[in-house]
Amino acid sequence: MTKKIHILNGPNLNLLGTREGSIYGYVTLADIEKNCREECARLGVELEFAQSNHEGELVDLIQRAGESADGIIINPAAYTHTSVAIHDAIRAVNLPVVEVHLSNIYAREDFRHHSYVSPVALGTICGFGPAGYILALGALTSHLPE
Ligand code: DHK
Repeated sequence: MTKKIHILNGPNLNLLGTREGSIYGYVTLADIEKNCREECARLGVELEFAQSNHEGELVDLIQRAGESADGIIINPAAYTHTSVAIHDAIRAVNLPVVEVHLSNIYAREDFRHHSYVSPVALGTICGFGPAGYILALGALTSHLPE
């Protein structure tokens, strides 16, 4: 059966392209989605792509992925550093999760150095900009059983 991956994006990532370009670059979330769709077609996997500014909605999206997806790629954005609810939701669904950050969170302010998601993720990719999503798709699909 065709594998299905959900890519979830947290708060303010809808503003990519205009938001703090020196940190996040000038590529929009729509561009990232398009690149991910092309890569998924190449890899032969199905993709759902979503963004929310709301913590509870991200929890709902993780739970929904738990019902039908084979794996999750998530950029939890600011909730990375605050959200026990997202940590718990990831634990609850028991799917492989790759955490992505556009920027290198360890080279930024101290409050970005801690992630509630990393301990429940298969792995983390950060600092490579939009390419991180493509790297995550490769990492996650190579981890999924045949
Ligand atoms: C995006 C954000 O919005 C920040 O709150 C995180 C992350 C970093 C990113 O680099 O993609 O700290």
